[in-house]
Amino acid sequence: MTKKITAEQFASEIIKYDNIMILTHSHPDGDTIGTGEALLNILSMLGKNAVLVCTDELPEHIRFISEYADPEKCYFGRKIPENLSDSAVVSVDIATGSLVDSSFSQYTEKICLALDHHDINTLDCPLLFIDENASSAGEAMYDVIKFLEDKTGKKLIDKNTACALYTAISSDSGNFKYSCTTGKTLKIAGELIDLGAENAEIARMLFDVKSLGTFKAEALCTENITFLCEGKLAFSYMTKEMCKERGILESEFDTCVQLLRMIKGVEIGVFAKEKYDADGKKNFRLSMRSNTYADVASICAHFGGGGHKKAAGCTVYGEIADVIKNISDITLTLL
Ligand SMILES: [Mn+2]
Repeated sequence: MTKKITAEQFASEIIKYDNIMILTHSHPDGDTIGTGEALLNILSMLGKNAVLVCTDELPEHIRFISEYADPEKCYFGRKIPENLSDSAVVSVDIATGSLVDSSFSQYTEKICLALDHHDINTLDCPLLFIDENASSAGEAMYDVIKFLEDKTGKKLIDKNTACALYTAISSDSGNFKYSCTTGKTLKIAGELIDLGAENAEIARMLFDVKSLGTFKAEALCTENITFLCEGKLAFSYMTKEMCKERGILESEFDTCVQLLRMIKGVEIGVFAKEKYDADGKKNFRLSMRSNTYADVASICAHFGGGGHKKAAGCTVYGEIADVIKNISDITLTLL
């Protein structure tokens, strides 16, 4: 049974522990890592033994975030020492256990405290603080930190923590462009800038800087577009073969889904990445984004996936033609 708790209760709970492992989701983004780093810095400042872990290395476009925390306390895609396995596991930005690769199941199963902002959270853990109105886990964490400051009488947000939290919030709000951005989001961002967050540089690193491979990926995405549902849905995809031929990394396709929904007249962008499961069966991992009215979480739910109304994902088995037909059929019934 999962009990929902407030930010204040989360703050009271976390300081009960001395050894803490902060768990982030796999395929990390700026929110999970930035939020995790902020918590790591603060717990360290409070004299706790804390580490931050992720199954994966940081992808290129968010690697700059590693500067905001002690690298010796961060285990990103590297072996976690045995002696840490007794730590209390606290998750950040993890909406469901399957967002963490099964190689970490011994930690995921032990989550005792969780912080999140996804209204679809189905995580199985004893205590969960979830702020569905927060733009990001970073924004929810900011509230927790304010309670920790009250409890300890210390100022806890230094420059690195301000940068980490700002990165988390900027990352999930599209640099304050998405509808999840509220007045509160902007107020917090303002305070973080006053505390030293390098807003212009963080925005440039998150949203402007792209590898040459990303430009190639976006060109390939444009070549492969199919319009469905009377032009309201723009679908594109990549295969492993295409990546190899053109020397593009899989992660370099991550911006493609955003490009698709920018096309005039398009409501939903869908980008599919070819994958193979543990049994060698081919499937496509789909990312979906909508602009105004379409609920992509409900489309993804038809395929066992989930997410938010405007950003969701799922896995569909079969050849690309089957995937296109399935998505088109389901979306037509929902649009
Ligand atoms: Mn998030």
